[in-house]
Amino acid sequence: MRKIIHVDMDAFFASVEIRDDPSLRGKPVIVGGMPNSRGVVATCSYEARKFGIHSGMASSMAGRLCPRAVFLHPNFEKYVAVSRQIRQIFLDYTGLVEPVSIDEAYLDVTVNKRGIPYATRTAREIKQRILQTTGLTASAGVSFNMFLAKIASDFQKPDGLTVITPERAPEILRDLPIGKFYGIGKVTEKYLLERGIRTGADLLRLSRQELVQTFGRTGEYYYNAARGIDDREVTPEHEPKSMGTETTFSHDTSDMTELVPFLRQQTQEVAAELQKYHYQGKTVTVKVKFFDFRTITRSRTIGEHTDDPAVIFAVARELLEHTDAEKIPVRLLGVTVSNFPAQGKNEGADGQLIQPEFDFGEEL
Ligand code: DCP
Ligand code: CA
Repeated sequence: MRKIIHVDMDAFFASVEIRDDPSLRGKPVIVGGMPNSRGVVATCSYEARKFGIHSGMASSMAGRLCPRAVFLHPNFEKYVAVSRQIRQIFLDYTGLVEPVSIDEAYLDVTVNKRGIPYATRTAREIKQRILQTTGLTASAGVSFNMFLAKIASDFQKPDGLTVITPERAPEILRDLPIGKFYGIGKVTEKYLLERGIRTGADLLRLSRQELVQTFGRTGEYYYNAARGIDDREVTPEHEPKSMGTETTFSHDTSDMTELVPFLRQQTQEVAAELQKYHYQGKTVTVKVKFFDFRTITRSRTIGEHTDDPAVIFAVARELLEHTDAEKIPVRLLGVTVSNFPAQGKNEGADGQLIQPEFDFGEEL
């Protein structure tokens, strides 16, 4: 059985604004367009939601529903920065992270880097670390597939943690509004509601054949969703295969007292980027373009993965010294680190795959 966590930040844009201006705490806060503009609400605090305000609503309407609400313009750079922070936290637990939006991601922690046997404990730890690092709360859902993990994260917002075990899944699905089922969009929801299909219990009554006849292959998904079946796998974002930098000089040079310090600077930049995105590589490549545009690359693979600037520089320097750079004027110099560990595998620091002891009991 898989262990999937869905993490979703609470009232994301609004919570960031409130964090940065505590005088807003407890107030109806709306982030998005101003009420006298044609803009819309991006999101709002839970206090504002009590007035019926929600994402996508015209700001003018929100202003009428709650005249004392505080309206703020969004600060996207701040939200992206937080998004990166939480992603780093997720990657401390598993390489199998699938971001769905700026504030939401699925994690497959069946096998996890920390060897934590229970996904519930992992989720609790992640929530705590998000709070410590960003000052913001997240809600998490834990279950045995992506669909149910998402349903679970929605259950006790804000700051919630909900587990849906296989035993509990049927009762939760029975009462679930039809629009919340995986794959059912607005159009299908309306279609089903018009035919009196309002909840999971109603959906359960439709045969596979009926669903496939009406919806084609998607009907198969609905049939499965009603039964809590979802085989989608958590798919990590496309990962880079290398990180590097290159620079064209303002003048061609063969002077090693110029080239070597430059190379050192470049390796420091590359190492910083590797560290920032938590990559370590085994292969260092130096690229040299000479004054006549002839380009060569020289690579060396070392014994272990590294993001250490001193190690990368030592290798890069040796590679450079084995070229004609000292004799033929160099126009461009570049350094790349590649050969990262296999992605999506939850390796520990020593490269061993961590498989925690499992308890296939009730607790996830
Ligand atoms: N967002 C937006 N426009 C929308 C929906 C969302 O700009 N129509 C932005 C603002 C939200 C962020 O995306 O803060 C995340 O969207 P969510 O749907 O997860 O909503 P919130 O995080 O704001 O609230 P919740 O606590 O319900 O998750
Ligand atoms: Ca959210």
